Amino acid sequence: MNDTTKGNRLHIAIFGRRNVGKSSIINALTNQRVSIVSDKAGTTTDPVYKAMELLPLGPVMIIDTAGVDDDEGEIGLLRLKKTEQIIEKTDLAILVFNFNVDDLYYEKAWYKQLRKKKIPIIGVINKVDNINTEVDIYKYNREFQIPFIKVSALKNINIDKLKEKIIENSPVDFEMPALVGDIINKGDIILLVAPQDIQAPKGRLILPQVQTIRDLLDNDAIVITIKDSQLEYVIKQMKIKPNLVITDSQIFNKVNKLLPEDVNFTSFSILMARFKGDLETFIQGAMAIEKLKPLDKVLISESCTHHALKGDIAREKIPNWLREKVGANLQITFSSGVDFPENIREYKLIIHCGGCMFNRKQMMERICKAKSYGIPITNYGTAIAYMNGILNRATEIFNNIKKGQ
Ligand SMILES: Nc1nc2c(ncn2[C@@H]2O[C@H](COP(=O)(O)OP(=O)(O)OP(=O)(O)O)[C@@H](O)[C@H]2O)c(=O)[nH]1
Ligand SMILES: [Mg+2]
Repeated sequence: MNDTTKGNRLHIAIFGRRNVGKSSIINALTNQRVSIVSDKAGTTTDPVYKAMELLPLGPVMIIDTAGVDDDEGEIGLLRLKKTEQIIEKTDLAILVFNFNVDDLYYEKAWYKQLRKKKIPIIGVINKVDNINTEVDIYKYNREFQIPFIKVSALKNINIDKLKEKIIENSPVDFEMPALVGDIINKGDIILLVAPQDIQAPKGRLILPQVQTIRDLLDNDAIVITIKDSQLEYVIKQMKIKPNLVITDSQIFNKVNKLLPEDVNFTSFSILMARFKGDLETFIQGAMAIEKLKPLDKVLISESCTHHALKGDIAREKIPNWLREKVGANLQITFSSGVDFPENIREYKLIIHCGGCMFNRKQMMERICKAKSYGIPITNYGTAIAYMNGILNRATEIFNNIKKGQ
C-alpha cells in the first residue's frame, strides 16, 4: 500500500483522453450523477473523488480524472501532473479508449506508467452504441496485455460486465463489511445457537461460528453459546432478553417458534451473506424461489469439497425443501470447490453456501457473474429463511445500518 490514509477501500481510477466518456462511465457504474458530463472536451479538470458502495462489490473510492491528452500549456501540464499523482492511489485502473482513434500514443504512455507500478488495468472501449461495424479488438490486444471490454455508458451496455471485470481484476484484500460488530452495541447479550450434530466437525466449531464469536468479543458483547436443545430452557431462565439471537440456519424454524416475537434474530449464514457477498442480492435471489416451476434447473454450489454425510444441508435438506415447495421433478445440480459451471444460463436460481472458505472477491465474482446473466443468486441461510417464511424477521436487524458505511 502506497498511501496509508486510504485504508483498504478499493481505489478505482479512470483514465483516458478528453471526451472518451470517463465521467459517463463513472455515472453508469454508480448509477448516479457523480461527475459532470458534456460534449465539450476538457469538462473534468481536477480529479473527482467519490466514496461509495459499488454494489455488489462493496465500499470503493472512484476517481474521475482530466483527459490525459489535455497537456497543452502551463495549466495543461499542471492538470496532467495532478492526474499522474492519482496513480499513486490507484488499486485498479480503467483505461478508456476511443474506438475511432488509431494513434494510441496517450494510451500506450499511460499503459506503461500503470504497468510500471504493477496496477491492474481494464481496457474499456466506450460508445459502442455509435459503432456500426465490429471493433477490431486485435488491434488493442496486440498493443496492450490487458482485458478489454466494449461498453456504452450512454446506453448502459455491458456495465454489469465491467463490474464483473473490476472484481476479477481487483486485489483480494479490499475492505469487507463487518460480520456482526456493526449491528450490536457494547455490552449486548448475544445468544448463539449452534447445534453440535453429526454434521459438526469433530472437536471444534465451524468457521462462521468462530468468526462470529471473535467479532462479538472484539466489539465487547457478552456471548453465550448453546445447543438448540437448550434454547427453551435458557430463554426461560434468562432474566433479561438477549439483544440478538444468532442461529444455525438449519434450525431456523425451530428457533423462530421458541423465541419471543420481540427478540431480534438472524443466522450465521445471513451474516455471511453480507460479509462475503451481498445481502440485498441474496434476499432478491431467495424470493425467486416463489417463481420456480416444476421442471426448472437450480444450481446448488458450495465453496469447499467435503464428504456429504446423511442429512447434508446442500445435498439433502435444501433439495428436499425446494422439491416440497416446487415439485418433485425440480432439476437440481451441484457444484463444489472452485468448480463453478462456465455456462449458468440454464439455471433459474443459484443457491450458494456461505462461502466461509472463499475470500470476498471469489464470492463476488460468482455473484457478479450471476447478475450479469440475470440469474437470481442466494445463499443457504437466506433461502432457508425464505422457505420458512421468516426472511423479514431474520434480516430486520440490518435495516437500521447506515448505507455506505
Ligand atoms: N454515444 C455515446 N456517447 C457517449 C457515451 N459515453 C459518453 N458519451 C458522450 O460523450 C461526451 C463526453 O462524455 P464525458 O463523460 O463528459 O467524457 P469525459 O471523458 O469525462 O470527458 P472530459 O471530462 O472532457 O475529459 C458526452 O457528450 C457524453 O454524452 C456512450 O457510451 N455513447
Ligand atoms: Mg469528464
